[in-house]
This record gives sequence, structure tokens and C-alpha cells, in this order.
Amino acid sequence: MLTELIAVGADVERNRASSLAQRIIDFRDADENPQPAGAEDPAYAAAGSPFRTRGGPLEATEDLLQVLGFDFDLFERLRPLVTVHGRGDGRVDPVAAPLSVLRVLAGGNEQMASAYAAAVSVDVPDRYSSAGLDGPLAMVENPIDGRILLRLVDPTEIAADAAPVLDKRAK
Ligand SMILES: [Ca+2]
Repeated sequence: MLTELIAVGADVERNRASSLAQRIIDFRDADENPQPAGAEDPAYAAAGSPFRTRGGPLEATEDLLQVLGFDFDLFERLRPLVTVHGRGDGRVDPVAAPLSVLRVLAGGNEQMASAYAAAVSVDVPDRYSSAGLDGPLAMVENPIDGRILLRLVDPTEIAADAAPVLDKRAK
């Protein structure tokens, strides 16, 4: 899903997006075993990068710039979509995310993507913010294997009286 976000959100060719996604995972995970198309410290050294993998969560969106292969142009395209919070949870900003990105994150479910797009344009952000979330799209790290997952948080999980537009969504 992270690959999809990079590919669609930043308009990056899919193989490159997959590699970048794997490098983000390697940047964060504690091991030194690179993903198939990822990069651990030896690759950073070989590429002449001044940075090394963190072995921990991203602390700021700008940390993406330390990941091998990310440049400022790519960062600028991704920044509106991804925010990084104190404990390493990145969340897609649904207000900034275009429908094409929402569609990807909804697993191709056009109806769900449209419902979320409509929801964030109404008053749902207040509900998420009162629940400590920035929006319905949460990027979370699987604590077991460190994989980064994206999931949609159903507004009805947060407030029983979600925006009327969401009532139209098929259950
Ligand atoms: Ca690794």
C-alpha cells in the first residue's frame, strides 16, 4: 500500500515506487537485512549518502529526505499526503489527498473513496481530531514484522452520528 501511495500520490513509476517503499521500511526497521529492493547501511555508504538507516520510526516528514533515493522534488510531492506523528505513525492528510490517492487507499473501492472524499469536506475532520486522529487514513507499522500498513478508519468507529453523506455508503 505504501508503494501505491508513492506511485499514485507522487506519480512515480511503480517499480521505483516499490523500491522506495522498501527503503522506507529498511530505514525504520532495526535489522540490517535489506528488503529485496530496499537499502540498509552498506547501500547508503556505497551510494555516498551522508545518512544511515534509523532503525526506528520517522520523527518528522522531512526524515524521508534521509531515505536513499528520495530527493526534494519527490519529497515535495509526497509531503502534502503524509504527516508523521510523534510515535512514528504517519497519516495521510485526507484534505490534501486527491481522489486518485483515496481510491488507491480504499483498495480500488470507488464508492468508499468518494465517501471519504465527501466526508472530509463536511465536518468529519472535527470528529477525527477529537479522537486524536488527523483523518480517516492511518499509516501504521505492524509491530510484529515492521511492515507499514495503511488502513482506513471508518468514521462510524469514531462517532455514531457521522456525517449524513456516509449514510449513503453501502454497509
Ligand atoms: Ca531491513
